Amino acid sequence: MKTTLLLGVIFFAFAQFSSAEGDIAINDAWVREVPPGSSVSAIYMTIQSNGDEDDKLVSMSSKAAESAELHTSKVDSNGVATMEMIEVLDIPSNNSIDFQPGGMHIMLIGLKESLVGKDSVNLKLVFEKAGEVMIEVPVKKGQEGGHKHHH
Ligand SMILES: [Cu+2]
Repeated sequence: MKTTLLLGVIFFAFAQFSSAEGDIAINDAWVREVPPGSSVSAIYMTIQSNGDEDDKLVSMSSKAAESAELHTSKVDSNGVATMEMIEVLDIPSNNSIDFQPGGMHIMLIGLKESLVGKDSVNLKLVFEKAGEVMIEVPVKKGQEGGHKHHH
């Protein structure tokens, strides 16, 4: 009995970067390390829905920043990259949605302290059905989280 409890605690400690609550799982989350003085950064991740019901991501916040917004990036016909805010993101059942550099991301606006030297930042995601999901998002330099292409 005592052993089981201890193993549970250890498992919880190792599971902190991959949160599964109800039908929603957040995988491979990372936040881009930005130089000191930068007031914004971006979080990338995969949101996986294992449920049979559609859900919606309705809001988000982080203790590390004044505000957090869901953005999508796109490049217009002049080659200029712009970002658009998404108010509510549909999460279809039994599906996964990738947030990646150049695409969807969670923008941290008004960073309260430098991310350099920090291990992780807190992030709270609020889903319409799954409710609140709290995760710790590891801080990484950009190239670590991107897809590497070898030629
Ligand atoms: Cu953005």
